Amino acid sequence: MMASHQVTMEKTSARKESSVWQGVEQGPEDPILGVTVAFNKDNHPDKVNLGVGAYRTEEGKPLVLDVVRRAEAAIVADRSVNKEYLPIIGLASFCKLSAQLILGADCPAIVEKRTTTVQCLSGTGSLRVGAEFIGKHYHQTIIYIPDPTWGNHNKIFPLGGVSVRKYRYYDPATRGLDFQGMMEDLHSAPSGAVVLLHACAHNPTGVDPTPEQWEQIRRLIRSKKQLPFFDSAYQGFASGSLDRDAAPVRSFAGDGGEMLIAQSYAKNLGLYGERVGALTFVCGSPDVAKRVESQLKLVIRPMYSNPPGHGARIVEAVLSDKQLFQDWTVELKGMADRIITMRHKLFDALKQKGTPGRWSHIVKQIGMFTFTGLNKDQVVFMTKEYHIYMTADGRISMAGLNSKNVHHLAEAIHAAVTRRS
Ligand code: PLA
Repeated sequence: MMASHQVTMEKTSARKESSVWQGVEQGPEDPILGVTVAFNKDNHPDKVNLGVGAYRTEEGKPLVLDVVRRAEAAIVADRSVNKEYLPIIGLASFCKLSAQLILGADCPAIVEKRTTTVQCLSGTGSLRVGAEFIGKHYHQTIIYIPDPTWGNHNKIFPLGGVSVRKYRYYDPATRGLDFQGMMEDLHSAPSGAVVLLHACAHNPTGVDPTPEQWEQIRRLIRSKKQLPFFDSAYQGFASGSLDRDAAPVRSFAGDGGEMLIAQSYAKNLGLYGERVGALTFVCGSPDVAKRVESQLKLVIRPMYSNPPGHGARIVEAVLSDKQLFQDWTVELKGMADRIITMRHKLFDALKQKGTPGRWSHIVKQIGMFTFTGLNKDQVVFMTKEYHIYMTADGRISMAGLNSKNVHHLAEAIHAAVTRRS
């Protein structure tokens, strides 16, 4: 008995002390998704999660869109739908509809068959596949990303063999666009460089160029023969209109030049966890598009083989059915409008309290986020004292606000600004 007990002890301690992974260091939490981890550990009844950009209803609950429920019910009822592997590039009809959604069905590049679209694992996966393709097949392996940008851009591109450089984008003094800085930096970026552009609702700043500024950006990028790579994660979320939010992408596609677009259905269809998105290449000729597609398959096959079916079938159903599509636009506008209402409620609450500082950017900024201008110390204070969770850069997800918690947030901001400046 004693002997076997001893053996067990030895085994246990051996397991504790020696591991081939002994040298593995504890990694840091993700700056965005880690906020949710911390939020989940907090038991305070008034806690608020304004970290990740995930839509919440006025009741503070996640939302499954009605059109998604209807599409899913139809898919489940359809006995001809099976669980076979999809092709490497995903569901063909989904790909076609996705390109039409972002580029417009009458886009010359689509009509001339100069595009190729592959279904990917949401926006992130689309960017990742695009990065690897650029690393393998494009002569310039430098991408210029806005400063600041969605943090994951910095990590995705180097993994594809593409090094990241920054262009000026945000001016903290005006809490608006540093247009001159952006133009100067793109002007001095090398010819052929890839330029990452947020299609709309820039994350984290909520600051987009005006249509006139977009036009100047387009001309500059084309004159420098740079390659635009659009990240479209919020189509419909900025203005409430799918077409209006796609205008910058469409103007680039309309000039006949080449480009890439990564699309996500996480936010606009609320399909966060289904991981459904698309990567589109607009090419110079149908022949090139075909060869690009053949190489995209070689990138995807050893990475994850082929994409999941369910989410793509939902998108396919919504985009191909007139009624579902129409109802989607109404639901989408509802989400965008609720966020805009929250912008006004927060702004009014701060004004009423006489909170020091200028807060008009809360109503001016666009899309899911407000880049508040609160510093790290103030963010830590708000989390500790008010159980409000947000990213350390002072970004708040407006979609997490509702009539009940907006005053709590205003109180927290007021306290942070008056006590921690
Ligand atoms: N691109 C941008 C600009 C994003 O903001 C996000 C998501 C993605 C791509 C990727 O989204 P997807 O892979 O889920 O389609 N940004 C979130 C979530 C909403 C995140 O960080 O993953 C954010 O809170 O910033």
